[in-house]
Amino acid sequence: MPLSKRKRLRDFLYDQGVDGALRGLINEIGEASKYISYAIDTTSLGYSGSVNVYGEKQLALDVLSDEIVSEKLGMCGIVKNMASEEQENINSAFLSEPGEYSVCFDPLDGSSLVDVNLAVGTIVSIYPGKQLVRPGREQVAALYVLYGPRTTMVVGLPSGVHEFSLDAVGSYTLSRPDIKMKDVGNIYSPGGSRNQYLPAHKDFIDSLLADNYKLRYSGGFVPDFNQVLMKGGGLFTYPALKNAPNGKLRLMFECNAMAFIVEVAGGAASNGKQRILDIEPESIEMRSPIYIGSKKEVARAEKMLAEQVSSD
Ligand code: AFP
Repeated sequence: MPLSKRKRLRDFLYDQGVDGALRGLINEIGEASKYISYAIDTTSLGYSGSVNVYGEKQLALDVLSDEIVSEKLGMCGIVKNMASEEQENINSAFLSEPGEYSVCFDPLDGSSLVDVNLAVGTIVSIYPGKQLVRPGREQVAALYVLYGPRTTMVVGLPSGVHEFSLDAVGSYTLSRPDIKMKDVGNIYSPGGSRNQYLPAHKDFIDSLLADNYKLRYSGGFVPDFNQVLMKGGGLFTYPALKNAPNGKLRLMFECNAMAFIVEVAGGAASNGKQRILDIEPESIEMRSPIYIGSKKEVARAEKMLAEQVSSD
Protein backbone atom coordinates (compact mmCIF):
# COMPACT_ATOMS: atom_id res chain seq x y z
CA MET A 1 0.00 0.00 0.00
CA PRO A 2 1.50 3.40 -0.94
CA LEU A 3 2.63 5.48 2.04
CA SER A 4 0.07 8.17 1.27
CA LYS A 5 -2.77 5.65 1.57
CA ARG A 6 -1.82 4.21 4.96
CA LYS A 7 -3.87 5.27 7.99
CA ARG A 8 -1.87 7.75 10.08
CA LEU A 9 -1.86 7.63 13.88
CA ARG A 10 -3.70 10.94 14.38
CA ASP A 11 -6.45 10.01 11.88
CA PHE A 12 -6.86 6.50 13.34
CA LEU A 13 -7.24 7.90 16.86
CA TYR A 14 -9.86 10.35 15.57
CA ASP A 15 -11.77 7.48 13.89
CA GLN A 16 -11.60 5.57 17.21
CA GLY A 17 -13.38 8.46 18.93
CA VAL A 18 -10.37 9.38 21.08
CA ASP A 19 -10.80 12.91 22.49
CA GLY A 20 -8.69 15.72 21.10
CA ALA A 21 -6.46 16.18 24.15
CA LEU A 22 -5.61 12.46 24.38
CA ARG A 23 -4.99 12.34 20.62
CA GLY A 24 -2.65 15.29 20.99
CA LEU A 25 -0.86 13.67 23.94
CA ILE A 26 -0.30 10.35 22.14
CA ASN A 27 0.98 12.22 19.10
CA GLU A 28 3.36 14.27 21.25
CA ILE A 29 4.79 11.02 22.63
CA GLY A 30 5.12 9.82 19.05
CA GLU A 31 7.03 12.98 18.16
CA ALA A 32 9.36 12.50 21.15
CA SER A 33 10.00 8.90 20.10
CA LYS A 34 11.27 10.08 16.71
CA TYR A 35 13.97 12.12 18.43
CA ILE A 36 14.80 9.19 20.72
CA SER A 37 15.07 6.90 17.69
CA TYR A 38 17.50 9.39 16.14
CA ALA A 39 19.42 9.70 19.44
CA ILE A 40 19.85 5.91 19.62
CA ASP A 41 21.47 6.00 16.19
CA THR A 42 23.72 8.99 16.91
CA THR A 43 24.40 9.48 20.63
CA SER A 44 27.53 8.15 22.33
CA LEU A 45 26.95 4.97 24.29
CA GLY A 46 28.87 6.12 27.32
CA TYR A 47 27.72 6.95 30.82
CA SER A 48 26.51 10.42 31.62
CA GLY A 49 28.36 10.56 34.92
CA SER A 50 25.06 10.85 36.81
CA VAL A 51 22.97 8.27 38.66
CA ASN A 52 19.21 7.97 38.83
CA VAL A 53 17.18 8.00 42.04
CA TYR A 54 17.89 4.28 42.55
CA GLY A 55 21.64 4.86 42.44
CA GLU A 56 21.85 3.27 38.98
CA LYS A 57 24.41 4.81 36.63
CA GLN A 58 22.69 6.70 33.81
CA LEU A 59 23.76 6.37 30.22
CA ALA A 60 23.92 9.58 28.21
CA LEU A 61 21.03 8.07 26.28
CA ASP A 62 18.95 7.61 29.45
CA VAL A 63 19.34 11.29 30.32
CA LEU A 64 18.76 12.51 26.77
CA SER A 65 15.68 10.33 26.27
CA ASP A 66 14.25 11.55 29.55
CA GLU A 67 14.86 15.18 28.57
CA ILE A 68 13.19 14.65 25.19
CA VAL A 69 10.01 13.12 26.64
CA SER A 70 9.84 15.51 29.60
CA GLU A 71 10.15 18.59 27.39
CA LYS A 72 7.59 17.37 24.86
CA LEU A 73 5.06 16.47 27.54
CA GLY A 74 5.82 19.57 29.58
CA MET A 75 5.24 21.97 26.73
CA CYS A 76 2.17 20.34 25.15
CA GLY A 77 -0.34 21.99 27.51
CA ILE A 78 -2.19 18.70 28.07
CA VAL A 79 -0.22 17.14 30.94
CA LYS A 80 -0.90 18.09 34.56
CA ASN A 81 1.71 15.90 36.22
CA MET A 82 4.33 13.51 34.99
CA ALA A 83 6.73 11.05 36.58
CA SER A 84 9.77 9.54 34.91
CA GLU A 85 11.69 6.50 36.06
CA GLU A 86 14.81 8.61 35.54
CA GLN A 87 13.76 11.47 37.80
CA GLU A 88 13.34 11.73 41.56
CA ASN A 89 10.12 13.66 41.90
CA ILE A 90 6.80 13.90 40.15
CA ASN A 91 7.24 16.86 37.87
CA SER A 92 4.47 19.38 38.20
CA ALA A 93 6.55 22.24 36.87
CA PHE A 94 4.46 22.43 33.77
CA LEU A 95 1.18 22.31 35.64
CA SER A 96 -1.15 23.16 32.83
CA GLU A 97 -4.78 24.30 32.99
CA PRO A 98 -6.99 22.41 32.47
CA GLY A 99 -4.35 19.66 31.86
CA GLU A 100 -6.63 16.70 31.40
CA TYR A 101 -4.03 13.95 31.80
CA SER A 102 -1.02 12.79 33.84
CA VAL A 103 1.74 10.47 32.68
CA CYS A 104 4.17 7.92 34.09
CA PHE A 105 6.95 6.88 31.77
CA ASP A 106 10.20 4.98 31.39
CA PRO A 107 11.94 6.97 28.67
CA LEU A 108 14.35 4.25 27.57
CA ASP A 109 13.86 0.85 29.15
CA GLY A 110 16.70 -1.61 28.56
CA SER A 111 19.06 1.19 27.53
CA SER A 112 22.09 -0.92 28.50
CA LEU A 113 21.24 -3.14 25.50
CA VAL A 114 21.88 -0.38 22.94
CA ASP A 115 25.64 -0.93 23.01
CA VAL A 116 25.12 -4.55 21.93
CA ASN A 117 22.65 -3.42 19.27
CA LEU A 118 19.58 -5.05 20.80
CA ALA A 119 16.10 -3.51 20.81
CA VAL A 120 14.98 -1.11 23.55
CA GLY A 121 11.80 0.81 24.27
CA THR A 122 9.83 3.69 25.79
CA ILE A 123 6.91 2.80 28.08
CA VAL A 124 4.06 5.22 28.90
CA SER A 125 1.00 5.09 31.17
CA ILE A 126 -1.68 7.79 30.80
CA TYR A 127 -4.12 8.62 33.63
CA PRO A 128 -7.01 11.11 33.72
CA GLY A 129 -6.59 14.20 35.87
CA LYS A 130 -3.60 14.93 38.08
CA GLN A 131 -3.33 11.93 40.42
CA LEU A 132 -0.46 9.60 39.50
CA VAL A 133 0.11 7.16 42.39
CA ARG A 134 -2.99 5.02 41.77
CA PRO A 135 -3.90 1.52 40.54
CA GLY A 136 -3.14 0.76 36.92
CA ARG A 137 -6.78 -0.09 36.22
CA GLU A 138 -7.43 3.68 36.18
CA GLN A 139 -5.33 4.23 33.05
CA VAL A 140 -7.21 5.63 30.05
CA ALA A 141 -4.49 4.55 27.62
CA ALA A 142 -1.02 3.02 27.59
CA LEU A 143 1.63 2.68 24.93
CA TYR A 144 5.14 1.59 24.22
CA VAL A 145 7.59 2.42 21.45
CA LEU A 146 9.94 -0.34 20.32
CA TYR A 147 13.22 0.78 18.74
CA GLY A 148 14.16 -2.33 16.79
CA PRO A 149 14.78 -3.11 13.08
CA ARG A 150 11.65 -0.98 12.69
CA THR A 151 10.44 1.67 15.10
CA THR A 152 6.91 0.74 16.13
CA MET A 153 4.41 2.17 18.58
CA VAL A 154 1.82 -0.10 20.21
CA VAL A 155 -1.13 1.86 21.59
CA GLY A 156 -3.59 0.34 24.07
CA LEU A 157 -7.00 2.04 24.19
CA PRO A 158 -10.05 0.67 26.01
CA SER A 159 -11.39 -0.24 22.56
CA GLY A 160 -8.34 -2.17 21.34
CA VAL A 161 -4.58 -2.56 20.89
CA HIS A 162 -3.02 -1.31 17.66
CA GLU A 163 0.51 -1.16 16.25
CA PHE A 164 1.83 1.75 14.18
CA SER A 165 5.11 1.77 12.28
CA LEU A 166 7.34 4.80 11.70
CA ASP A 167 7.50 5.16 7.94
CA ALA A 168 10.10 6.63 5.59
CA VAL A 169 8.59 10.11 5.79
CA GLY A 170 8.47 10.17 9.59
CA SER A 171 4.79 9.33 10.10
CA TYR A 172 3.39 6.60 12.31
CA THR A 173 0.99 4.58 10.17
CA LEU A 174 -1.24 1.66 11.15
CA SER A 175 0.54 -1.68 10.68
CA ARG A 176 -1.41 -4.09 12.96
CA PRO A 177 -4.97 -3.16 13.99
CA ASP A 178 -6.82 -4.81 16.86
CA ILE A 179 -4.10 -7.15 18.19
CA LYS A 180 -5.42 -10.14 20.14
CA MET A 181 -3.85 -12.68 22.52
CA LYS A 182 -4.76 -16.37 22.37
CA ASP A 183 -5.58 -18.08 25.67
CA VAL A 184 -2.42 -20.18 25.41
CA GLY A 185 0.92 -19.86 23.61
CA ASN A 186 4.24 -21.69 23.19
CA ILE A 187 7.00 -19.19 24.06
CA TYR A 188 8.24 -17.99 27.44
CA SER A 189 10.54 -15.14 28.44
CA PRO A 190 12.01 -15.83 31.94
CA GLY A 191 13.78 -12.88 33.59
CA GLY A 192 16.14 -13.19 36.51
CA SER A 193 18.81 -15.74 37.44
CA ARG A 194 17.70 -19.37 37.83
CA ASN A 195 19.81 -19.81 40.95
CA GLN A 196 17.70 -17.10 42.58
CA TYR A 197 14.35 -18.68 41.70
CA LEU A 198 11.98 -19.46 44.57
CA PRO A 199 10.85 -23.13 44.57
CA ALA A 200 7.34 -22.57 43.18
CA HIS A 201 8.61 -20.33 40.38
CA LYS A 202 11.25 -22.90 39.49
CA ASP A 203 8.55 -25.59 39.33
CA PHE A 204 6.44 -23.30 37.15
CA ILE A 205 9.28 -22.65 34.68
CA ASP A 206 10.11 -26.37 34.62
CA SER A 207 6.44 -27.11 33.82
CA LEU A 208 6.67 -24.85 30.76
CA LEU A 209 9.87 -26.60 29.68
CA ALA A 210 8.11 -29.96 30.10
CA ASP A 211 5.41 -28.67 27.76
CA ASN A 212 8.02 -27.75 25.12
CA TYR A 213 7.68 -23.98 25.42
CA LYS A 214 10.44 -22.20 23.48
CA LEU A 215 12.67 -19.74 25.35
CA ARG A 216 12.69 -16.23 23.91
CA TYR A 217 14.63 -13.71 26.05
CA SER A 218 16.67 -10.62 25.10
CA GLY A 219 16.87 -8.81 28.46
CA GLY A 220 14.65 -5.99 27.25
CA PHE A 221 11.12 -5.91 28.69
CA VAL A 222 9.70 -4.04 25.69
CA PRO A 223 10.98 -6.34 22.90
CA ASP A 224 10.42 -9.47 25.00
CA PHE A 225 6.83 -8.52 25.84
CA ASN A 226 6.23 -7.32 22.27
CA GLN A 227 7.24 -10.75 20.96
CA VAL A 228 4.68 -12.47 23.21
CA LEU A 229 2.00 -9.98 22.16
CA MET A 230 2.73 -10.11 18.43
CA LYS A 231 3.11 -13.91 18.37
CA GLY A 232 -0.33 -13.88 19.98
CA GLY A 233 0.54 -16.02 22.99
CA GLY A 234 3.02 -17.16 25.63
CA LEU A 235 4.37 -15.56 28.77
CA PHE A 236 6.92 -13.02 29.98
CA THR A 237 7.90 -13.14 33.63
CA TYR A 238 10.21 -11.30 35.95
CA PRO A 239 9.42 -13.00 39.25
CA ALA A 240 10.09 -12.47 42.92
CA LEU A 241 13.62 -13.79 43.51
CA LYS A 242 15.54 -14.82 46.63
CA ASN A 243 17.68 -11.69 46.24
CA ALA A 244 14.82 -9.50 44.95
CA PRO A 245 11.56 -10.39 46.74
CA ASN A 246 9.64 -7.77 44.73
CA GLY A 247 11.26 -8.63 41.43
CA LYS A 248 12.99 -5.99 39.32
CA LEU A 249 10.40 -4.20 37.19
CA ARG A 250 8.66 -1.03 38.36
CA LEU A 251 4.89 -1.19 38.79
CA MET A 252 4.14 2.40 37.78
CA PHE A 253 6.77 2.86 35.05
CA GLU A 254 6.82 -0.57 33.39
CA CYS A 255 4.28 -3.16 34.58
CA ASN A 256 1.04 -1.14 34.58
CA ALA A 257 1.29 0.00 30.96
CA MET A 258 1.96 -3.52 29.65
CA ALA A 259 -0.73 -4.98 31.91
CA PHE A 260 -3.30 -2.53 30.50
CA ILE A 261 -2.28 -3.40 26.94
CA VAL A 262 -2.27 -7.17 27.44
CA GLU A 263 -5.71 -7.19 29.12
CA VAL A 264 -7.29 -5.15 26.32
CA ALA A 265 -5.74 -7.66 23.89
CA GLY A 266 -7.35 -10.56 25.81
CA GLY A 267 -4.42 -11.66 27.96
CA ALA A 268 -3.64 -11.33 31.67
CA ALA A 269 -1.02 -9.81 33.97
CA SER A 270 -0.40 -10.80 37.58
CA ASN A 271 2.19 -10.36 40.30
CA GLY A 272 1.72 -14.06 41.01
CA LYS A 273 -1.08 -13.46 43.49
CA GLN A 274 -3.23 -10.66 42.12
CA ARG A 275 -4.01 -8.71 38.96
CA ILE A 276 -1.27 -6.14 38.29
CA LEU A 277 -3.86 -3.45 37.51
CA ASP A 278 -5.47 -3.86 40.95
CA ILE A 279 -2.26 -3.33 42.93
CA GLU A 280 -2.53 -0.27 45.17
CA PRO A 281 0.90 1.34 44.77
CA GLU A 282 2.70 2.04 48.08
CA SER A 283 5.00 4.46 46.25
CA ILE A 284 5.67 5.55 42.70
CA GLU A 285 8.95 3.66 42.57
CA MET A 286 7.70 0.32 43.92
CA ARG A 287 8.75 -2.85 42.15
CA SER A 288 6.49 -5.81 41.38
CA PRO A 289 6.94 -9.37 40.23
CA ILE A 290 5.13 -9.88 36.92
CA TYR A 291 3.65 -12.78 34.97
CA ILE A 292 2.16 -11.37 31.76
CA GLY A 293 0.82 -12.95 28.58
CA SER A 294 -1.80 -15.57 27.76
CA LYS A 295 -4.47 -16.25 30.35
CA LYS A 296 -3.72 -19.97 30.73
CA GLU A 297 0.00 -19.44 31.48
CA VAL A 298 -0.70 -16.67 33.98
CA ALA A 299 -3.34 -18.81 35.69
CA ARG A 300 -0.91 -21.75 35.84
CA ALA A 301 1.70 -19.55 37.52
CA GLU A 302 -0.81 -18.25 40.09
CA LYS A 303 -2.01 -21.78 40.85
CA MET A 304 1.49 -23.22 41.36
CA LEU A 305 2.60 -20.25 43.47
CA ALA A 306 -0.54 -20.57 45.63
CA GLU A 307 0.04 -24.33 46.10
CA GLN A 308 3.59 -23.55 47.28
CA VAL A 309 2.29 -21.07 49.83
CA SER A 310 -0.32 -23.52 51.14
CA SER A 311 2.27 -26.31 51.45
CA ASP A 312 4.82 -24.07 53.25
P1 AFP B 1 17.88 -1.79 32.24
O1 AFP B 1 16.87 -0.74 31.88
O2 AFP B 1 18.65 -1.48 33.48
O3 AFP B 1 18.73 -2.23 31.10
O4 AFP B 1 17.02 -3.07 32.67
C1 AFP B 1 16.09 -3.54 31.74
C2 AFP B 1 15.04 -4.29 32.55
O5 AFP B 1 14.52 -3.45 33.53
C3 AFP B 1 13.92 -4.84 31.67
O6 AFP B 1 13.83 -4.17 30.46
C4 AFP B 1 14.29 -6.30 31.48
O7 AFP B 1 13.17 -7.14 31.33
C5 AFP B 1 15.07 -6.62 32.75
O8 AFP B 1 15.67 -5.41 33.17
C6 AFP B 1 16.14 -7.65 32.50
O9 AFP B 1 16.76 -7.88 33.74
P2 AFP B 1 17.90 -9.00 33.83
O10 AFP B 1 19.08 -8.40 33.12
O11 AFP B 1 18.11 -9.18 35.30
O12 AFP B 1 17.37 -10.23 33.16
